[in-house]
Amino acid sequence: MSSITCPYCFARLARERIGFRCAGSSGRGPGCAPRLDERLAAYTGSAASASLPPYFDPPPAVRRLGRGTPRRAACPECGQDTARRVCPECHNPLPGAYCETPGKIVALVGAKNSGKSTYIAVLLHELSHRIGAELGTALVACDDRTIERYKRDFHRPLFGDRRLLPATASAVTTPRDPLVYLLTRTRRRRLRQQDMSLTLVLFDTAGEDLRSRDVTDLHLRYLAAADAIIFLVDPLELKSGGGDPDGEPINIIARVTELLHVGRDLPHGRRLPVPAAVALTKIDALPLDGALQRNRTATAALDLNDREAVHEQVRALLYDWQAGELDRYLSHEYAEYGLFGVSALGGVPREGAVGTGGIRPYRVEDPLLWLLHQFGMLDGVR
Ligand SMILES: Nc1nc2c(ncn2[C@@H]2O[C@H](COP(=O)(O)OP(=O)(O)O)[C@@H](O)[C@H]2O)c(=O)[nH]1
Ligand SMILES: [Mg+2]
Ligand SMILES: [Zn+2]
Ligand SMILES: [Zn+2]
Repeated sequence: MSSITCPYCFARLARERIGFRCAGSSGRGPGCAPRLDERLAAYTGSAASASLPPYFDPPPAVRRLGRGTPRRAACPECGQDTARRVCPECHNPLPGAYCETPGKIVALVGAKNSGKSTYIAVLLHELSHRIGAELGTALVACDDRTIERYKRDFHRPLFGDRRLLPATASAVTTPRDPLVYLLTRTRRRRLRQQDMSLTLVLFDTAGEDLRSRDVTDLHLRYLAAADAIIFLVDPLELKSGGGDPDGEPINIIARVTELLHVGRDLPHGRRLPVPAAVALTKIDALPLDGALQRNRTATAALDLNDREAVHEQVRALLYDWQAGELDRYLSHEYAEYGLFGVSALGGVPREGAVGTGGIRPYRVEDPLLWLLHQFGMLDGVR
């Protein structure tokens, strides 16, 4: 592949355009001093984290040859070698692993209060501990802001202080840039090893903010570039219906589905080739039986029997709740969709805190396992 998509600004980049950032100086050695990177500050909406050694374009010889970007280049100002590759459009880092095996971009969307922040916190925690070990995957944050914000806004409050995460405030005060992770799995195919990745791009934006009249350019490009999507739906919201029509799950899914069409130019009547995982959150709050109540068996494969049983069970719930329209809509719009039930907390929280049983995540990984399988990164077994 000769071009990649930046997982921050979603520009399509010919490889020979990928830029560099000076490695800077460590203490008294050579290297450029940090200065304000205005492009990056414009992207993040904050100057605070944009004081860095300078960006520079790839050497002209590289662009002329058009053979793709080298892994290293010498900074034209200080002469030091650097391996820090950077998007020439938004100046966010493009880690080596991403340049070599650009992952399929996975987008996550849900209404306000659907459980997005809690799910993100718990899923990432599980992926870097239990599930990662089980599946043989590695989860790597793509930039330092992702690491810092995950710790400060997700991990520390929930796992450290056992407090529920504060509701996502208005777009004015929250960071507008996503958390970006690479989930990589090495497969042995005959005698060769092959690395394959999913790129998790997580904006903590409520689906209500994706109304066409005020959807931002960045979100539009995000959805246009997504290779797969996870929709989170609060089952209690679905059951009760009513409320704010903008926040109703089916309306959010329909709006996002329209945005997914942008730039894809599908022939009329063709269903979207973007796998959609639709997950009911907070299923600990529902009386459950059947497949949803069983634990997934711990293997590095997708259990296809279990997958079908859960899909059918959630489908039956939708019809029970007079929400069968959602299932019909998905089957009409998406070539592949899967229905899931997850619980990030594993129990009903009390007064702003995690319940007494602690955090006991339940089936949070299921949508990702299915997506890994959809992209040929994980075997299915019966
Ligand atoms: N019972 C239960 N409640 C949850 C779970 N996850 C989130 N919640 C509740 O849903 C509320 C909203 O969750 P949050 O992650 O902030 O939703 P967001 O607005 O989509 O980011 C939380 O305050 C919790 O009360 C879960 O796994 N189980
Ligand atoms: Mg939130
Ligand atoms: Zn970019
Ligand atoms: Zn330099």
